[in-house]
Amino acid sequence: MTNNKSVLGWIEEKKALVNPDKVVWIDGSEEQLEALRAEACSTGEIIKLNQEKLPGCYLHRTAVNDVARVEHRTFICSEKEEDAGPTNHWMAPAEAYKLLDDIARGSYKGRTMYVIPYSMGPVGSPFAKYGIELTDSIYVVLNMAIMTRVGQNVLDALGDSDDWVRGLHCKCDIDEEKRYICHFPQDNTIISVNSGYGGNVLLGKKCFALRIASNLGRQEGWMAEHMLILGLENPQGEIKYIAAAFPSACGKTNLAMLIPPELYRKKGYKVWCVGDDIAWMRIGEDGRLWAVNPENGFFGVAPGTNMKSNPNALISTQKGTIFTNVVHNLDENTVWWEGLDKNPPTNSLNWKGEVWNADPETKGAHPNSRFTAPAKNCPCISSEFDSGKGVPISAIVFGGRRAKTAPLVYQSRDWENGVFVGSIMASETTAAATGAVGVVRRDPMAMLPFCGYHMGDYWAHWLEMGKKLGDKAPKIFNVNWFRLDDEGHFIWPGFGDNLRVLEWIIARCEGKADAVETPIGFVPKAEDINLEDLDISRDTLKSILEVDKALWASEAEGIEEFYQKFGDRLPKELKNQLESLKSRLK
Ligand code: GTP
Ligand code: SPV
Ligand code: MN
Repeated sequence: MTNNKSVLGWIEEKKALVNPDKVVWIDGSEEQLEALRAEACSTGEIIKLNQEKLPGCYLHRTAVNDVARVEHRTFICSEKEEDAGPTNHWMAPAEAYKLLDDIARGSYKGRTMYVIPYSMGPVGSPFAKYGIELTDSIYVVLNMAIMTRVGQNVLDALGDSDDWVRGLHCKCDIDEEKRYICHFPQDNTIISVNSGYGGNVLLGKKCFALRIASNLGRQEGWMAEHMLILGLENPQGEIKYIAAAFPSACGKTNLAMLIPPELYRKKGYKVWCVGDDIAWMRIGEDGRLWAVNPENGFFGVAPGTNMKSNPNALISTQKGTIFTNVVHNLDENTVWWEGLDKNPPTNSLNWKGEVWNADPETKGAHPNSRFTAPAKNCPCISSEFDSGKGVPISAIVFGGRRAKTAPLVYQSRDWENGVFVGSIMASETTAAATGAVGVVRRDPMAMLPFCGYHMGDYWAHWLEMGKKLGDKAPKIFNVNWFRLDDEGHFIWPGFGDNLRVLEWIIARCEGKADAVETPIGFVPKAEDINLEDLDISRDTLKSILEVDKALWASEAEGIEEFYQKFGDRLPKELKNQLESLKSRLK
């Protein structure tokens, strides 16, 4: 399929290491994918679902010990330890290669090596970057064929270049003690062993499009971010684009494809989804910041997705989708998860494949169960989705899950203050990664698990981008949909109603809305958020717009402690920002 020497040489080298029975190149054709689906069905790797109700859909179950990203086993193997920084695990490259080679050696024996040429970004776009993933998992091939652009045209676009990302995935025995997800930024290489779960093995996604790409972006002057991209169309037909960074399982997919509340729909507001997880952003010829979604599908959280919370996501999963770790409804041969509807199937298997039968004592789907759905299925996919030129970003929004402290929305004073706001993000942990759930941790720009180099240098890169953008820089905001009342209920209705907040954000970008200055930034006047048709009082809204100085004073202490980790790589601008915040809080 190619004469590219760097590609062929690398594959030969890895083939000698892992020793497959045969090698199959993925050409991207439907015939080949269909044959692979049939093969995976015959071994039980995937289950063909009811083709009348869910055409082209399949169910997969991972190993019980392999259901989420493993941050403690994810390494940045830069030459120098200090370049990985205090927020990443580091291993010396030589040591890591030796360890991984020993694990991978001979591990494809009796198996097939699939060679997946893929593109992150529309093939041929100035944003696009190419990769090759070697894997012994058909599940990975089928997922990559949804999540990325795969096949011959990628090799054609790559030509003789050796500018491509190497990825080796070996299932091995799914042994968690020997599970490693390692990144070698100096070699543009990723090696993942002993896992078969999403973010650990779909190497185009977090491994390439964030950890490796963040390094490339820093070198080449662009940004790789854990952000959704949406277009908000007003009744005059003008579309403004927003990029938003929330940590894993904190609402990106939901916001990216939200359906406006009825009163907005009637007026003619629409939301267009460009991407739900990753944004690559460059400064365009016009000096503005332009973004593309490098992915081609959605790897979305299933639980909680329903016709009310996110109809566009649910509709996206009704054909050509792979479901992972959800409930199998045996009567209908369909799928179910908590929060889909109120009718858990009574003749069913849980995510582990055990008889479940709607047992009220246990969860049927894993909390991090997912769907892999083609982006083109989404009813509100943006007409710019496939355009290689990207979309111009008006606003950047940060956000997390905070029961208290962070108000519903606030605007930073300027880009530099906005970088500070991103750097101090904190959020309660979720099931998207292994480990405790619900613990507040700092997650700067939602990139804590995904920044492929020293976080201090990453902030410096953000500041640098702001200088280049000057007065064309997007405005920066922070949101929190997750404030809780004393009974532990969410105060803000969220989901589609988040549009009411986006409306204020866009109005601020256009200089059309007022704001109140607080020590942390500008919050809306309570009367400037539209509450029509909502069951929430102006006073309640006020309570979630409030900036509690005492809480923020202790927040500032937490930030100070967090910042200390970064030593002299903490940009002085951010240190100054913290000092200014502290003095405003006095
Ligand atoms: P990753 O794919 O892991 O990066 O997650 P994500 O950021 O795309 O999160 P997603 O949109 O899948 O939402 C995760 C969870 O948050 C789901 O259980 C949603 O129901 C819930 N959620 C999303 N938006 C809101 C909201 O506005 N309010 C509330 N209360 N919950 C929300
Ligand atoms: C996330 O955890 O942020 C995801 C899912 O989007 S994964 O691909 O597993 O990283
Ligand atoms: Mn994500």
